[in-house]
Amino acid sequence: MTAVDHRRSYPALPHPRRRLPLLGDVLGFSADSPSQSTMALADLGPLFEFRFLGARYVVAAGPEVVAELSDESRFCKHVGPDIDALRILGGDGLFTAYNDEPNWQKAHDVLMPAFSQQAMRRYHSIMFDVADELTARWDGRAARGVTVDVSVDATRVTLETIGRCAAGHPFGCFESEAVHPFVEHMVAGLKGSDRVGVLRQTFLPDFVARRAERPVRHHAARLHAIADEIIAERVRGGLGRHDDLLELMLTSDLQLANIRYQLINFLVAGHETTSGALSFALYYLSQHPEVVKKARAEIAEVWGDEVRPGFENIAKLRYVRRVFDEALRLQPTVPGYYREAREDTVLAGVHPMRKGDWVLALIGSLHRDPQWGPDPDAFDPDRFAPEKVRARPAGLYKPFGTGPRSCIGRQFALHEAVLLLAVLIRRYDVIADPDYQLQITERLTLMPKDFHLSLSRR
Ligand code: MNH
Repeated sequence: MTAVDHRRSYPALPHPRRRLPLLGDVLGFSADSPSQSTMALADLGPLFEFRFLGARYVVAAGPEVVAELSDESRFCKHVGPDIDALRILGGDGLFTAYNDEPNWQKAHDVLMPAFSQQAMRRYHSIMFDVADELTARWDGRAARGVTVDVSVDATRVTLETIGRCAAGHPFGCFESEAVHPFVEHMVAGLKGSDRVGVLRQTFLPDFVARRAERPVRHHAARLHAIADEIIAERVRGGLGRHDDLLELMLTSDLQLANIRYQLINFLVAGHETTSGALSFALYYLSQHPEVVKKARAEIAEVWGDEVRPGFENIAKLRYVRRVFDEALRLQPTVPGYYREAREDTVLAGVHPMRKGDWVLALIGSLHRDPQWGPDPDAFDPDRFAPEKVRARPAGLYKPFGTGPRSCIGRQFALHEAVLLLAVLIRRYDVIADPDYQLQITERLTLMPKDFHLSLSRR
């Protein structure tokens, strides 16, 4: 039954036990880690709700409900409160655009060729160039016996890669010890958008959210200035000499204001999530020497002594890919996405929704559902062996979202991550501090916190 039955009444959804009058489910909810707070509620069931200062959030955490939400005939992407606030940075760029904004389809069509196989072949050598800069840095650290801050360096490598691949722009991430201003303003902007998104939904007076917007606008202005300078640099150098995403946009009929927003969208979405995922993969590798050993054997077999294996030699690293897939299962760096009803409908037979009502699909919980097997919290890349994948119900794994608004950069991220992991596994033994307990910071996406590795060259 998916039509609303007006003769019956629907049961209340499960909610956290200690609900306070008026304030709602504020106990145990941390504004700094909304995703982890929400994940902690997942034992309420496959579909639950929580309330926060007058706002109501309905959350889908079970495979059947998430599968229902993937039905494009009934549901579509929703630009949720945090993503809507992110429009201060990203405007009507691809990730932050509303479904019916004309620039979404227009830009999607213009940009698809930037993710073709042919384009990926061009990125391949840039990815290796940047990997060399990372290993030069890490070799120095290894020689001096100094640890590396994994998330910080993963961010260096992924920002540098997307800057050069998408816009021919070297950020110079390896030339300075300081965090690049782009990263600084992005992180502050992402964290701020998250807060603004939460505040706008509450019953607090409007000025509270508006005041929280101020710093976000400040950081957005800095990001816009960086993007505008990259665009100006390209125009000064003359169009027609490059073959990349920026060139595709500048030679299309997209307006300049939108091109700036697209560039910000790509520079942010194109590195932040991959950086987190790469960091988590390195974390799990540091905890699982047996996995490192297997990966190394594969890399030796596929790459041999080649210093710079060709494009085809990345996808052949099936086991390294499984390591990355499994890291993204346990730590989906985009921990959820929103889905909205196209028409009045009933979700899971119990939750009536009006057209436009939305639900959060909580991927972090989906990825640890009991259907994954006996110990869903354990790291085991063999879960992604083909026979295991076939034996499992489809739809348990959604790290890149769903439908026409799912991730356009998926192949880019996978190529880059597998390439980097292989380079690093081949070159270093990675040793984590045995006392380190995985901690996660949230800035819309997830990232390990204060995770350091000791390296030794092999
Ligand atoms: Mn990516 C959309 C996850 C890497 C550019 N990305 C999405 C969505 C998820 C996602 C989930 C859908 C969000 C939603 O439904 O609201 N993306 C990831 C992950 C990684 C990733 C987990 C890395 C790992 N993404 C990348 C890379 C790029 C990129 C790399 C660019 C080079 N992603 C995008 C863009 C969108 C998107 C652009 C929006 C697409 C659209 O709406 O048309």
